[in-house]
Amino acid sequence: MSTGFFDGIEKLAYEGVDSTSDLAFRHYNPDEIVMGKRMEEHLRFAIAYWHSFAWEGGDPFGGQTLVRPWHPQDDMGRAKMKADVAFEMFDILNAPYFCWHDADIRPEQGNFADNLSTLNEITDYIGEKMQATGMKLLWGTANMFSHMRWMGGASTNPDPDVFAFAAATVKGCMDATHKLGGENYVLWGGREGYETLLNTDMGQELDHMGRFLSMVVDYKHKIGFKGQILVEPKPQEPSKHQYDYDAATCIGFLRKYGLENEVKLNLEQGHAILAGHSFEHEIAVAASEGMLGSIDMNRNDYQSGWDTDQFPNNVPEVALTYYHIIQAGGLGAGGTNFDAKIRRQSIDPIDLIASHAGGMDVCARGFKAAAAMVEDGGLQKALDDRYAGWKTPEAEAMLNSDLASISERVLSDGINPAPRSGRQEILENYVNRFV
Ligand code: XUL
Ligand code: CO
Repeated sequence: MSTGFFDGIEKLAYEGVDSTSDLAFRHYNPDEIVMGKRMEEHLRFAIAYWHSFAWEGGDPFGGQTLVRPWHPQDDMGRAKMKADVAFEMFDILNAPYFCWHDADIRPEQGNFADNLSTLNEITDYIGEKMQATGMKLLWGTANMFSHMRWMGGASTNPDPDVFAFAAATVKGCMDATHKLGGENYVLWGGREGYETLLNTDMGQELDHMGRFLSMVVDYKHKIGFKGQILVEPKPQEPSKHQYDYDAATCIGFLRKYGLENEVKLNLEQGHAILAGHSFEHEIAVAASEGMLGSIDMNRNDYQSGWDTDQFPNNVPEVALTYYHIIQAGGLGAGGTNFDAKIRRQSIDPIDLIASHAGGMDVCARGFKAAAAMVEDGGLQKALDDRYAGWKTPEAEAMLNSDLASISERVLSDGINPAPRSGRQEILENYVNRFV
């Protein structure tokens, strides 16, 4: 039986580029074959439970603006109503996946035993809905940053009891993710970092975080969870400095603790911007190490300097993102999770639908442009030409040589490199032909 929350809103259809409807797909056609595969299977869209159903619209200057029938979120009956509405939205949008934190789906009880039993109860309920609808879980995760117990960090907290609470919480969330057939488990270290070095032993905290993640990996193997374990980089906010600063920092961390073959990265557009990178930079860093796991798709405002988590709407940016994803072999077991929220004035149910539909369309359009660039091969050809010199026997031999021998060759052959154009504008013009 319908909750009535989305009354008057029909299941969205693909209507093509000429559609003028606010509630239709113009570019996302799940069945369209691109590069030999259905678009739905390439993009693997997921809806984030937290922004759409748990967030109440507050900001640092004002409280709730999104008044929903499942608020306040402190009771199991309302948690079930929230799940009913969520599944109605998944159906309207025809999205194949969703993602959650424990705190999004169950009421907060303030103690571990009750948090665990309500998590188990609500994930049984959600599991039945997944069975009935074919909806799939892209990933589960633990919210270890909202409740005040986490204010000094979770696995990096100076208090060993908080470390213990975190370990028990992650175990419960991994069990629930496994039960629901989740394809990944994510750890974003919201408060795994510091506010001031005056009270922080960074080396000890990093060792604890490394040990914690090793326990997560051990537990994954113990329960036979086949999904990927992913860490999600972000440089700051809420912490002043977060240890998982960006992709490169995470990769160094994973190597230090011997986890480079066990853990991959969940990369988010807005977090890349906060770290002073483009999203494609983060994708390329992860891909170069074979560690691209999944993406959180959103957009940060370029003027405001914090994590605005807006829906993506910049096709050229998204096209370059997917270009690097396709070059890396695609999203694999990962997906495109909309870690994005409506603005706090967007208070109507239709805003929830239109925002996701628009985001899916922008991704589809960017993805198709990326696929066209890959198929055309122009960027790859330019890259091959630029590095062609390294295909000569002398150049290849040089990498196994030494400074003195190279110096002799430079003197004897009179090597004097001729500058060559980087052709940046020509390549930018090339990309503009596709987007
Ligand atoms: C916060 C953020 C999180 C993670 C999951 O910026 O991105 O929602 O994706 O904890
Ligand atoms: Co995220």
